[in-house]
Amino acid sequence: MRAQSILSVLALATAVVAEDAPIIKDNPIGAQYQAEIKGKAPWEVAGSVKIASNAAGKGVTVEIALSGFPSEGGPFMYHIHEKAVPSNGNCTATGAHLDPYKRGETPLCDANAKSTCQTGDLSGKHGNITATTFSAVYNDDFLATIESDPSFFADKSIVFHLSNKTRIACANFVQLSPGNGSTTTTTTTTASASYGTALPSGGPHSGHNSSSSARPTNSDSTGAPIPPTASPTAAPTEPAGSGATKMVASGAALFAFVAVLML
Ligand SMILES: *[C@@H]1O[C@H](CO)[C@@H](O)[C@H](O)[C@H]1NC(C)=O
Ligand SMILES: *[C@@H]1O[C@H](CO)[C@@H](O)[C@H](O)[C@H]1NC(C)=O
Ligand SMILES: *[C@@H]1O[C@H](CO)[C@@H](O)[C@H](O)[C@H]1NC(C)=O
Ligand SMILES: *[C@@H]1O[C@H](CO)[C@@H](O)[C@H](O)[C@H]1NC(C)=O
Ligand SMILES: CC(=O)N[C@H]1CO[C@H](CO)[C@@H](O)[C@@H]1O
Ligand SMILES: [Cu+2]
Repeated sequence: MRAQSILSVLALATAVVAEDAPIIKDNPIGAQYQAEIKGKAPWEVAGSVKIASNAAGKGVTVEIALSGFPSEGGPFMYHIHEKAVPSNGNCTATGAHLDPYKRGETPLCDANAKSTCQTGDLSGKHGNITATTFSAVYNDDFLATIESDPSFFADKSIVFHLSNKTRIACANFVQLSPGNGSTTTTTTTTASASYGTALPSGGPHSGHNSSSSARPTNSDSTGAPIPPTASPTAAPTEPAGSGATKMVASGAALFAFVAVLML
């Protein structure tokens, strides 16, 4: 009996403790996605973030070209967030960071141990933006272009923040190519969702359609856009709860360890 309950405590602790993110080794060659960032007053961040499967199939190559960051309020952070931007452009509705392995917000990402960072924490792993313009090309081993993988990013969004976590721009990804030799390159639609935080209170923008028009048509299985009202639990700035979950998990692990010593 006693041994059994100790075992179940151990099982619980193991189930909750964060895992390192695995290196993605089988991304289809040639898959390409792009998010077009178009600033809206008062934030004027503009440009593109292209994420393609790495030539060797190992993770992805990220190519960023942006301008218009404010001269104050940095350094700027950016992340893949867990939900798409809804058609009203509300960056807050994108929820928390892509974090399939549940490491949480704290401690801060250690860029020398990237597998231990939140999968979506691109600035944590690859550096903050510290100027009004930013260009970078780097590899990230942990993002997947395979829809069924927990680290799949392309049906989610990318969000840019001031250092105080205010969300100054966000955008969804559009598929440019599905990969593996396909030559069907869909054009980037101008309706691709991309917004600053300031939203006009008047009518819809001319020519703008629902975010469904911005989704790649051949990734319906996971690409459903999130309706504007579907995220009641999203935090206004950044998630803060996951760190606490981790501490509870560590506590349970410690308890289990002590219990084993007492046997
Ligand atoms: C934006 O999304 C957040 C989180 O879902 C919600 O609380 C807020 O009311 C939304 N704001 C607008 C203007 O829709
Ligand atoms: C990146 O910027 C954030 C927000 O200002 C800061 O907390 C963090 O320490 C910075 N990271 C690095 C590696 O400088
Ligand atoms: C963050 O900084 C911006 C620019 O300095 C400011 O407008 C905003 O009110 C700040 N937000 C918070 C939550 O401190
Ligand atoms: C918006 O999308 C709907 C459904 O995809 C389509 O029927 C309609 O023509 C589109 N409108 C515009 C202005 O593109
Ligand atoms: C999803 C898929 O078909 N992936 C394949 C893409 O091509 C590479 C290289 O030929 C294969 O290794 C993948 O399995
Ligand atoms: Cu973020």
